[in-house]
Amino acid sequence: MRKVLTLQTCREQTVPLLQLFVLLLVPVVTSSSDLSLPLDCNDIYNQDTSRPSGVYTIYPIGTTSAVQVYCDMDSLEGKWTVLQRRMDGSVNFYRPWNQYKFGFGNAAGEYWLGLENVFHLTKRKTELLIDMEDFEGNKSYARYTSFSVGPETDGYRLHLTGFTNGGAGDSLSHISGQKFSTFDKDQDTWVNNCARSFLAGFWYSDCHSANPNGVYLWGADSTHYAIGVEWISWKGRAYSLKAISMKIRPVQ
Ligand SMILES: [Ca+2]
Repeated sequence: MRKVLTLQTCREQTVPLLQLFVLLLVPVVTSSSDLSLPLDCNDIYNQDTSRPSGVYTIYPIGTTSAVQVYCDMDSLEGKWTVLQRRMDGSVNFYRPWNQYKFGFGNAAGEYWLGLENVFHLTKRKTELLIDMEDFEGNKSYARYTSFSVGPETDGYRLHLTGFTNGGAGDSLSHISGQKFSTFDKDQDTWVNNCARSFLAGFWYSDCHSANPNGVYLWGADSTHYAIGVEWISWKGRAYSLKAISMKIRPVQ
């Protein structure tokens, strides 16, 4: 009788042990599925190639870094992660360092993805596309085959090469090698503060030929000097663009 009881006891213990084993397995299975979280819009596309342009959640720095972005699945074969977008003047881009570091705005409209996210996303070889549009309905772009942003400890320094002209001309190559500047963190090469003078945050030198984060001035306006949303090699210094967006994609 005692022997039978012992056997039953053993069998009863077997079940909890199995459950414990399964419980231990669950976190392992869960964490391995995290590996499939999309890093960028290229991953979003590869998970389902029928996905249209729109707002998606990506994880540029791992599982706890969920951020909403606009994915451009149309321009030049798509798969672009938009890191900056202006389209209607609804968001104020005159913001301090921490805002440019972590990002601001609305992924369905105007926003800045954040330098820390862009630093992580461009550790792989990455290309850059800048689409723009004026208030007369004309469109153009500039494309760069290599784009990366360094770590904050090096001022989020810009590295840019390989210009391809899509009608907009090259207003950016000359600032390759510059650190990022905001009104409260002057890392430009000018004796004064470019961010304060031209009312944005950007990779200013002394100071700019493009000011994508400038003041939304609604087209031609010579009243103000160089503070608008400008791309000099396309529309000159007295024209603030209707739309501009900077987007990145890993090079295959
Ligand atoms: Ca300065």
